[in-house]
Amino acid sequence: MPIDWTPLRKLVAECDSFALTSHTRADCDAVGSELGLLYALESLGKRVRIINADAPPEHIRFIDVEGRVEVLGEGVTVEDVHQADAHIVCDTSAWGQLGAMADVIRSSPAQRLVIDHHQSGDDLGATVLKDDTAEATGRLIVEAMDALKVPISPKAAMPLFAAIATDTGWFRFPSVTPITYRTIARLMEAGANPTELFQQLYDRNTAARVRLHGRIMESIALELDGRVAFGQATDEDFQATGAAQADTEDVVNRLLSVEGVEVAVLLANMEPGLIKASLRSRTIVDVRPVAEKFGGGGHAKAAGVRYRGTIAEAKAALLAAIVEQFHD
Ligand SMILES: [Mn+2]
Repeated sequence: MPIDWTPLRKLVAECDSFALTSHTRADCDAVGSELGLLYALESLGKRVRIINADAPPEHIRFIDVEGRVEVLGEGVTVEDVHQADAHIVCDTSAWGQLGAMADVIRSSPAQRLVIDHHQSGDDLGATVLKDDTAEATGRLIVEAMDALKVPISPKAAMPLFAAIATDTGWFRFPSVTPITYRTIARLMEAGANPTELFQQLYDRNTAARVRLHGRIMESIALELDGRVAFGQATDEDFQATGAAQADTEDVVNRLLSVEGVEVAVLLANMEPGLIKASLRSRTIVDVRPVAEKFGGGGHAKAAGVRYRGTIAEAKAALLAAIVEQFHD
């Protein structure tokens, strides 16, 4: 369903200052959407700050050229957030994903708006502008800019390109449509450089990261006649390689590359007793209910959950839930 942007136009007409936020452990779609929206609103003369609960992971910080992403508690107070006339939450609609910003927004008298493309979410007490068929929130921000009649500035073009490119696995996920490519063409015309961006994103691996990937690949286990693949990153794997938890990003898609595999799951030991499970599907098998069963969420083809227990327990529980989806 295309979004009717009237509520955004109304909010922008009514408000002078905005605090933008997104989910913790931000990805390029989160930060890129925030930056695109910040530059769009600033070009309309608004006072805008991006305030997140935590800093973006190191490897994506380059998309924030001017260092506009601020972190709650690091020179930014609750009062600073509450001073804004309006809060806009990008790329999530779940309280649980907002970290410490959840309570700050909950207790704020300001108007609230959500711009998102995730199916799951909570009632944030906000006006919700959502298109769960959209490939990236970044593309929705470009739509919002069109609705606000704001041209795409060179400063906004690169982070928005990064948002769409990364959320589509560099334009190859089924969520990609001709609109994706038209939007991307406009972002390139506005100054985004795909070659540079790709190199910055993917050709800056550390040896530790590549070693961790090696261990995860080594761990691959096939279940259900080869239709489900599990990979794991144990505490020992992190310690032996010196890699960080963020270094597991995207590895689950490699597990999905095995012929015949329909669902892939990467289990990463975040801390003792806490397993982060990333689920991917490349068929009609829906992994969102699997994640939701254990308190997580996401999309039909990409979902995630934090599971309390051991890797073995997480694997057994998730496999049982995945099998149910194969039968539905
Ligand atoms: Mn997204």
